[in-house]
Amino acid sequence: MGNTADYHRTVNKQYRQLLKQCRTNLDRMDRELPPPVEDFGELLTERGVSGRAFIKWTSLMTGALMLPPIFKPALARAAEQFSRVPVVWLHFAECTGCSEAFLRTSYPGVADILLDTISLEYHETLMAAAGDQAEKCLEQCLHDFPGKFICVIEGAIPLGDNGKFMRLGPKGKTGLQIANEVTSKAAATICIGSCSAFGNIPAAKPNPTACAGISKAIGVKTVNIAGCPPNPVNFVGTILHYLMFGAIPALDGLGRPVWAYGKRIHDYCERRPHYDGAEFVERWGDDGAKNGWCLYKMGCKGPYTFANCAKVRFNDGMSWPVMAGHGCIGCTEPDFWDTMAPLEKPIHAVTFGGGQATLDTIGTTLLGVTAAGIAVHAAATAIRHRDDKSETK
Ligand code: FSX
Ligand code: SF4
Ligand code: F3S
Repeated sequence: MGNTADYHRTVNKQYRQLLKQCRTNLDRMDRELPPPVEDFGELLTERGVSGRAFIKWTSLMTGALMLPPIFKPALARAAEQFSRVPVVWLHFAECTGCSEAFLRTSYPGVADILLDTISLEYHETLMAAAGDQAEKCLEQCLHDFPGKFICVIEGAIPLGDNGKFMRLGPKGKTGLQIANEVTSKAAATICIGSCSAFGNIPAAKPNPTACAGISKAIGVKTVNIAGCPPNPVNFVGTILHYLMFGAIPALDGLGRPVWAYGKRIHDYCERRPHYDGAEFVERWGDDGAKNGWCLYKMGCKGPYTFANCAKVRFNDGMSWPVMAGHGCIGCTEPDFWDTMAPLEKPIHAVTFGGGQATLDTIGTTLLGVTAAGIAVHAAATAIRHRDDKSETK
């Protein structure tokens, strides 16, 4: 008992110290960031977000960031500062689905406003300027906010032929040159989407342009908001963390924020009881599909994929791939397009079913071990399931 009380006292003390650091950092941000263009409180009122809804949102985000409730007022302050952080948003080899996902966001209302008002000094898709004028905006930002802006990157960089597969802007610079120039002056570089994080589809085999993720291409440390496209909530939370603590959040071995990518899809999935009960969809549209059973046999890669999709969902928290009826395709994992394929078959069917792939081609040893374990579990539960069925006959 005494030990538990001591433990709580120590933890509370550590949190209080952290909160103190957080307040000091928010004060510093207040002094250093450019003034806000619009008043955040007025914006909330204009968009019909009530005080109650805002408080609810701070609770959700504080919890998502794995912080205790005493951090809610600090998070609210960080939200007020959100639109003051200068952002340069670069596009390389990708489909722009990431920007699209962000433009569509409205979860849960407040995040929408934050993303709408983000101070985009440069964004090739959204900015009105073009050509020389656009390039001037970029130069101006690098000049005005050295070491203070966040560089957000969508898309992989083609490295083949010294980067010449991608040329941008009026001077015809390569993506490689631009990435080096901009990231070297940024406070932090955030990769939005699996293309900039890991190469992803542009780097899928046979990768004729030798595309690579940013970190691999230019050797800088990046925060990887993985996903194809990623969840906007994970970007918003990462910036809020930066504002609150003056530092990027803890990252996993693949550069993904642990608060958002620390658990597997399979760990939070609402279909998990069906997996454990060996109730699998066997064909699209069968009774299992109609009853929301587990999609493992239809190729769901949730057991090998780390992300919070099941928890935060997409589009107003309305749904996520598995809820919509298709298995997870593993879009937050490196090289998922190659390693998780075919996307509508279980990995064990490919690895142990006489196909071309072997465990080595799945990727990491961890993934291989997990795949083997899952395959055994699925096979065992399938046998149990068959037995159950034969008993009922
Ligand atoms: Fe990649 Fe984003 Fe997938 Fe597309 O820009 S992560 S292909 S959703 O758009 O980079
Ligand atoms: Fe959910 Fe997929 Fe895991 Fe089944 S295999 S429980 S559908 S994540
Ligand atoms: Fe991607 Fe799987 Fe989430 S496909 S969006 S990681 S459910």
